[in-house]
Amino acid sequence: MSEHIIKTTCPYCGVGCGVEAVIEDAKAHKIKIQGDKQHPANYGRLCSKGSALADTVSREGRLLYPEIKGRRCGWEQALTHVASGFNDIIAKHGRNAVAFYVSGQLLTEDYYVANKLMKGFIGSANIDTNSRLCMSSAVVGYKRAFGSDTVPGNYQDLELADLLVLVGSNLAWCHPVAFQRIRKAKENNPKLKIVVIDPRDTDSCDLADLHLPLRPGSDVSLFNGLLCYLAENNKLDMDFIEQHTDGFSDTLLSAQSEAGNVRHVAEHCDLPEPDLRQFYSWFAQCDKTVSLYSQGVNQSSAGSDKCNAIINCHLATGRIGKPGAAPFSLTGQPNAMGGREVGGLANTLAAHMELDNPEHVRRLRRFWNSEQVADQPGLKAVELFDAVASGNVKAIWIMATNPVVSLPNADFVKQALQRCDLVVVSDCIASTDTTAWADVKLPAAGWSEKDGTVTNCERRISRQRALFPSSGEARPDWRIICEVAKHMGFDEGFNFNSAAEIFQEHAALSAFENDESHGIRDFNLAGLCGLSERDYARLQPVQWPVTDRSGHGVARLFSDGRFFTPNARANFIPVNWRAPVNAPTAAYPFILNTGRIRDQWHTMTRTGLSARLSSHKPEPFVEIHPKDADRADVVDGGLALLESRWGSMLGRVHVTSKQKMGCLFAPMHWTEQLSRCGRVGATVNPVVDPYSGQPESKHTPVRVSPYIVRHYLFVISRQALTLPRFDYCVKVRGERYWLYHLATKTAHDDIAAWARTLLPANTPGRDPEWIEYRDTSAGVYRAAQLGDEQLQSCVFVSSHWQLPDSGWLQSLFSQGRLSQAERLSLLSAKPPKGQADVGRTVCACFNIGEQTLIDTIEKKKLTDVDAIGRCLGAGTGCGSCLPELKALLG
Ligand SMILES: Nc1nc2c(c(=O)[nH]1)N[C@H]1C(S)=C(S)[C@@H](COP(=O)(O)OP(=O)(O)OC[C@H]3O[C@@H](n4cnc5c(=O)[nH]c(N)nc54)[C@H](O)[C@@H]3O)O[C@H]1N2
Ligand SMILES: Nc1nc2c(c(=O)[nH]1)N[C@H]1C(S)=C(S)[C@@H](COP(=O)(O)OP(=O)(O)OC[C@H]3O[C@@H](n4cnc5c(=O)[nH]c(N)nc54)[C@H](O)[C@@H]3O)O[C@H]1N2
Ligand code: SF4
Ligand SMILES: [Mo]
Repeated sequence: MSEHIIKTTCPYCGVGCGVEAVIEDAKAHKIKIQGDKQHPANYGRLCSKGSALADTVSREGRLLYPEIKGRRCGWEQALTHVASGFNDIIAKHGRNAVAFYVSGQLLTEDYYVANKLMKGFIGSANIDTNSRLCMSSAVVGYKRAFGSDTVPGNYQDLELADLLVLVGSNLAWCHPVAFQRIRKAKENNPKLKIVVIDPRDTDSCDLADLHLPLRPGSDVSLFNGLLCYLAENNKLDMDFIEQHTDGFSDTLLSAQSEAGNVRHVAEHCDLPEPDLRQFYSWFAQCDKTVSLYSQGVNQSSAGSDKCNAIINCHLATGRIGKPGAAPFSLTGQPNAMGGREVGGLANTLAAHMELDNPEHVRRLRRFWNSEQVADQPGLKAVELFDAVASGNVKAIWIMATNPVVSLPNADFVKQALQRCDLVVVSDCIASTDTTAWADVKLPAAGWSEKDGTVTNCERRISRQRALFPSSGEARPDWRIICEVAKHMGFDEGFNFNSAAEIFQEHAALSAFENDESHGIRDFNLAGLCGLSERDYARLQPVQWPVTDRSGHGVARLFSDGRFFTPNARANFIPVNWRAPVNAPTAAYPFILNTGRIRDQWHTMTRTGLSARLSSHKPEPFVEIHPKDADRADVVDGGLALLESRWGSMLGRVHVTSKQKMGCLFAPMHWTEQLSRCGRVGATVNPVVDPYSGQPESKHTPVRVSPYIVRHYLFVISRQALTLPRFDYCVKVRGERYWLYHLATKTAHDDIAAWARTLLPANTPGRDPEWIEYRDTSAGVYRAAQLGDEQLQSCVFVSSHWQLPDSGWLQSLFSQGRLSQAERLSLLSAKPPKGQADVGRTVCACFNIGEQTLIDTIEKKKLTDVDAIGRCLGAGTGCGSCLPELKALLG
């Protein structure tokens, strides 16, 4: 059978890697994934998540049919229900009583019609998106400075630069392929300096020449200090400032009034003065500087100001629009950029037009042929859910996002949805923390089933292509939205038959009256107007704007020093440091920082299906500095309770001096589907930036205490189990098994009898056998069920949190019959003498464990990561584990 290869794009991060999918068995959704060597975002590379895409396209857990109130129904009934529900509420309470909450994971075509329906035909701007939690501060920063939401640079600039400044970005884990590109660039150009500005010592520091672990939230001071330093040392580009910018002197004065001298700034940012000076002098010397910034900047009550503080330093040195020089905001989601292009935020219009510009509103009225186009901003995400809770918004349609997990004060979001008259959720997964509150569930086609376009960090538009037909009765989002629109009575604007037709309209709008006489808008796809279905099917990755008919895009904007402000000059924005809104107190003495881990994507609805991706960090955790751990009486490997004024979570304690004192870190990923109390969003303060409305997810005052229980246990089973309620419970996907980490405060006197009830009542397989061990006075019980001479399940209970490592036991589930020696070793959880224990997974691409690495390094006397790669393959796939490999080499 000849191989059938389809080129598409990875559905995860904003790097936007090109993927080649080889269809092995379309019926069984079996594919092989490889990087697309021709795609300019990755040239063939993929990270652990991209390479594991084949593990996540199964039909497991999919939402396959529409449901109303938990009961399956037909599409017609569901569409009528949603449309009449929305129409009734609009008729009774007005158009602002309804809202959409959408996502940077929709494709541009889905996003375009969602925005068109709400802003163009319902006539309200109550459509906001999870990009509010992600990119909205960056948007404000760019618009204030350039008059448009334009990312000036591109990935090639990372290779051309002499200085890369990572501000609040853990690129190594969050944009891994871009990070690998930088690793290569540094090998080729040893002069390239890398500075990481992040309170935590992350894996991104692996490449850093300098790490500045600044006081959380002090970035504005740091960059104001830099601006003053550049001025004092005559490192300003006065020609550029005079010819192409406005507002410089006010901005410098304002920075000077705050920053004082370098010593002062160093103290304020809690940094060693020589380190800060080193950074300032490198910045002063290197003309080719790219500042890459992400959520450590955006997710702050001063997020917009942080962005402008960075951009100010680039404008002051003329480092913009030139090869190797740019203030580069990294987008998180695969299509956060596309969302910005179609006006997915509640305070913008489509095609980079503005709600507060009457000419833009009139233009849209003409283009869409609708009198209803909204001219007032809608509610931003956090306000939107407040309005749902207060009853001002009575119907909400949530698409491709999981707000019960990802919004701050997430328990409040649950209450809001519970009170809402009509909650519609479109998702490809049946059971999520948000679908749990849906009145209507609409099954969306997932990645591998949808067609459309996405735009990555560097403005590059790429095609996502379907590999299979939709599962069950699922439909692509754009189709669902158009059907609802038509059922609401808006026939005219939604008669699209394909994603290509929507793209045509989107491109036409971007080019509509976009010329000197009407004013030029940055976002313009004139060169892609009128693409036929065939052209669209073959569309090659291209960077907007695409203005000429040759279809070539633009690699870099602002090369001519002209910006999209009325006078074509860029704006300096005077910004002053403000403290994060909620300061630590005696009752809540620590600052909680939240973010991402290497192998999971957001709320784990897809990456959580992959055993490979679930092994690096299998449990929710709290990272804490050793001195703070002593102070809080928590121990490495124990459980901790994290509490804020808003809510609480439980996690495993990781004690590490990579964490700054006074600061804790917890991952954002765990949900109620895979854990009990692992949802960090419940603790996060719902405080937002005054300009962007972006939540301050990196700074919540919390307290932490040991979580002491009566019984700690783990259970591993070939089949998924229905367990009774535990105080702590985490479910981990393994290769042919499920692993449960559990803990309970309820005392069980007969531990053996209780623990046995947790395993399957009937041991699967032939010749069922039980092996047991108990030490009642120590509270220890261990049991294994064997069937077909294989391990079927096991349970390990202790009154102490320190249970044996389960790594070797887990490995037995992908193995056939157990040997006599293995059976004898089972309840010690240690492999028989001479047999290796692989240990916890370090390299997810090749599934190589820590113990294998330690043993091989020792036995073969390996001294560098290349040697490890040659021996075991580890580190040669996505490269994300290289920092850990280096740490193991000592
Ligand atoms: N593996 C993985 N990759 C992803 C995602 C994922 O879920 N998993 N999600 C994608 C998405 S949507 C996004 S938005 C991106 C996010 O990508 P990143 O922004 O790189 O990731 P985060 O972990 O959210 O936060 C980045 C860093 O900000 C630091 N930080 C906290 N407070 C401050 C501060 O006050 N100042 C500074 N300078 N730094 C601070 C944190 O310590 C953290 O290391 O990742 C994308 N890529
Ligand atoms: N504490 C804390 N909270 C955060 C952050 C943080 O750093 N800390 N980061 C914030 C950021 S930057 C982001 S981007 C958000 C992300 O947070 P969310 O958007 O809530 O997270 P996802 O898990 O990506 O949710 C996507 C949902 O869409 C579904 N889905 C996938 N593909 C499709 C599709 O094609 N169609 C439809 N209809 N559904 C689909 C998935 O199954 C999943 O349920 O979290 C934010 N929340
Ligand atoms: S870096 Fe990884 S997650 Fe991001 S697009 Fe590429 S393969 Fe996907
Ligand atoms: Mo994001």
